[in-house]
Amino acid sequence: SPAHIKARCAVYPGSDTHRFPVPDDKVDWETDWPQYSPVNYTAPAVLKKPVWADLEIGAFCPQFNLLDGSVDRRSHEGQYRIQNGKPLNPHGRTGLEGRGLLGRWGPNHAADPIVTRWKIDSSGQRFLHADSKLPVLQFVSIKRLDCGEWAIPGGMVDPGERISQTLQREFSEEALNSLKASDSEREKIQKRISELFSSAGLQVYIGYVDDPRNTDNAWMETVAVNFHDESGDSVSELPLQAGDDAGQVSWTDIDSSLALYANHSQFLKTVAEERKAHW
Ligand code: RP5
Ligand code: MG
Ligand code: MG
Repeated sequence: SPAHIKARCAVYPGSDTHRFPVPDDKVDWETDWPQYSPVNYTAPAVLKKPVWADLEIGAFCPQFNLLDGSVDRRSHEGQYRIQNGKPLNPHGRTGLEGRGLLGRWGPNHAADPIVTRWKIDSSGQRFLHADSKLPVLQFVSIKRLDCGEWAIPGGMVDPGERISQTLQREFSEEALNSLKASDSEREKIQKRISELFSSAGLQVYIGYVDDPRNTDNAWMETVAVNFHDESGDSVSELPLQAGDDAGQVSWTDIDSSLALYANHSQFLKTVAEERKAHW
């Protein structure tokens, strides 16, 4: 896989902390680099010991590469190395050690629901792209509140939670604002949504995410699954409403020119290819 890029962004998100610059040819841990001197940074919110975060390494010894109680510390990418008691990013150096904004040492597991429908023209037919002559897919995208970038409405897997549950819950929270809905409204949303999400989704990605929050010792991993509303009468009819860590939500045409958070556009490329849609 190509060397991570966003995981080497100059300024660490939500801080004034500058990463130690890591050139492409020094990303690999196997490349000897005695001058490497990453800055140490763990966000104050993480050090405050919230329920979703680990403690500092020392007295606290997580079971790396294992299912540690209800926290899954296994990587989708195989065994990761431990150095001085700390896990090493499987994609190499990032210029920053510690956990940054991430709660877990090692893999921080997320799930990304990619909800799609066909773009329809004014006569109700599938819209064909002028260049590719292929039908255009649209997906539900959200504008992240933390950085303002458009993204898939994904989120963290709670301890012990099934991925299928995370996919549905995060979509409901971020794109349908279920957290702010009344009990009866929430029930209605869940009914509609669980039908689509219980259909066989198409898994388009599993593994490391090139996320700007990644560090040498903590990184994002995800399972991205496509749920497709083929006839356009399922989720397509639900009113979208941004919620939780989403500021805006919209149906967005899938196209190679999309600039999205992390490596999300890579996941969409696979969706387009698998569904024989325009890219
Ligand atoms: C990305 O961060 C994942 O692909 C997922 O979309 C997201 C999960 O983090 P939060 O949205 O909870 O911040 O790496
Ligand atoms: Mg969320
Ligand atoms: Mg999210």
